[in-house]
Amino acid sequence: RNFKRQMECRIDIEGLNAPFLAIYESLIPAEEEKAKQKQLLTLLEKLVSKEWPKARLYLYGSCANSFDFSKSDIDVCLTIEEADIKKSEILLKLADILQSDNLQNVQALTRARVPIVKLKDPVTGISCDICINNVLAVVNTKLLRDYAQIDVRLRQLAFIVKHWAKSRGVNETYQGTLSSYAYVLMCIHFLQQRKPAILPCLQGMETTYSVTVEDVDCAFFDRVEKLRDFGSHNKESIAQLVWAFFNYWAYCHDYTDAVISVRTGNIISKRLKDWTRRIGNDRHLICIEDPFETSHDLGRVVDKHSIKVLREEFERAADILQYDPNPCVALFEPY
Ligand code: 3AT
Ligand code: MG
Repeated sequence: RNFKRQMECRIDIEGLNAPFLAIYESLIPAEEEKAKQKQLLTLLEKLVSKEWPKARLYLYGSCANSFDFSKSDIDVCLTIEEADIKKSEILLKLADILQSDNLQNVQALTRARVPIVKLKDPVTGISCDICINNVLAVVNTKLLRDYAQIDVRLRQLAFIVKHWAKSRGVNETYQGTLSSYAYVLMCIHFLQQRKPAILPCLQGMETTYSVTVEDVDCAFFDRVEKLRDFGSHNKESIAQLVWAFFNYWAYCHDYTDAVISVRTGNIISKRLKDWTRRIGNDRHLICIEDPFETSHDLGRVVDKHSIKVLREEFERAADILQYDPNPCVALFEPY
């Protein structure tokens, strides 16, 4: 496969900067949407604290990591220390409370992989999922948000990649393709690997933020305002980066032995992680290490059919960016 690897991109690649930036700008949520999300969170906090005064609510996922598109749902995590009550009982109680406050479509999904309560707020029109004590997700949300503040090209690249993945139907974990969280980690890792690097490795630097969650030590450098110039030696444009990203996943990534690791800022070997064979349902056909739960491969949802779909989509994107006369149309063509 590598023989198709493109060493140099099309000469008119810079012509794609304006359309890519226009797509990025059009997907950013408006200030008033963010204000409505806050408004809903405040309402939820009020309702929850009546029942559980010590409980707290945190936004997590894309609504809090700065990779959200306009009109996204919000993800909320309720932290609560009632050790003697089962999660499912808390969820049922929570659903009760929310129902009686006129929130719509309230549903407790107690048997889901991540048990949640779903609801829709008729005032703001926002839908919301609330999970319980999923603190690692709150911490990985902060890590992604902190990376996004270092160099704007991360947010731009991740928006284009997420938009491509959603358009092409490869952002569906239940169908064996990758989560948005996995795509953002792929973008961070890719920018850590550019020469010169566009992003540092925050977990490899002095610790300025540290929490222990479920026996996992989460420590990293979070004074990102000090890193605003980090990527300034690298002058690559967004068009060049999008091209190189797809070219990497289409023709350069070593699917047999490589694991991408944002935690180390490097590629590590599958052998080192004992991810060389299928164990249970984990096949490790594309390996993306979770930055904190390092035994988690975010590619574990990918199976022998969907790896083909994914790789063909990476190749399609790379080829369009190399040869198509109108790449912005073809790249995001609904599948
Ligand atoms: P969308 O904008 O909704 O597509 P998102 O950033 O909200 O993207 P997801 O819906 O994939 O991303 O996930 C919501 C958050 O849940 C993101 C991350 O903080 C956490 N998360 C998702 N998948 C995992 C995982 N496998 N391991 C740990 N945390 C995860
Ligand atoms: Mg989400």
